[in-house]
Amino acid sequence: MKDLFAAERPAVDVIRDGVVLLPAFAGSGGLLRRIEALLRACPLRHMTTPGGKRIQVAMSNCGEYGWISSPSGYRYSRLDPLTGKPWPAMPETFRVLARQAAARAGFGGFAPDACLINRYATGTGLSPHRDLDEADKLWPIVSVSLGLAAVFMLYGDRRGGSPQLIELHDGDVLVFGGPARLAYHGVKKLAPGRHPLTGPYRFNLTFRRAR
Ligand code: MD6
Ligand code: FE
Repeated sequence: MKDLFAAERPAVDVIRDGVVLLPAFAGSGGLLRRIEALLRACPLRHMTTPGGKRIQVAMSNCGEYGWISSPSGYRYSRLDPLTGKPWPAMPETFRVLARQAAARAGFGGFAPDACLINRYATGTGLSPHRDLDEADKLWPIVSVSLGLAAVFMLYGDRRGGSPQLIELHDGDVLVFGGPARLAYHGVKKLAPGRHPLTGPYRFNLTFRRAR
């Protein structure tokens, strides 16, 4: 029998084997205040691709390792090339959130050592790619969406064809692992809009086990 008091959106939505959406799993207010403090210590910047293009999404990191892109390639680094210092520590609340989300999706024991902080302005997106720089692809990636909504494009093991489209709203957590861990994916250009907490921006945290 259907639960009379079921929430409007389900607590767990299996998108495909290995990809699990946890709608409104994260409380965004506290996370955004933490992000603000992290970005004061370690500012957002537009990195350059190995092909020499400027990445539209502004990025920073926290945790033991940070993901960086430069003309010499993509990699994880213990030091921020901008400051020469280690990245800010990953807040305990972030670790716990990532661990709990992964567990909820069936990946127990996830202990992220890297958190990439992405900021999208309206009109910007992320072109299809695969996340290949982590040592052990058996761990999932836990992705937290904050602020303005976006449309996530999920392909298969090739970037062609029409992607599965997943709307990601403020507080939604997407766990990305298992047989889908190496799938191509991207983010559509953000539609114009304003969010009460982030104005014209979407933030995204991706928690990874880099090493
Ligand atoms: C984003 N996310 O949602 C970009 N990658 O803004 C990603 O590129 C991503 O969400 C790997 C796993 C989950 C993700
Ligand atoms: Fe990705």
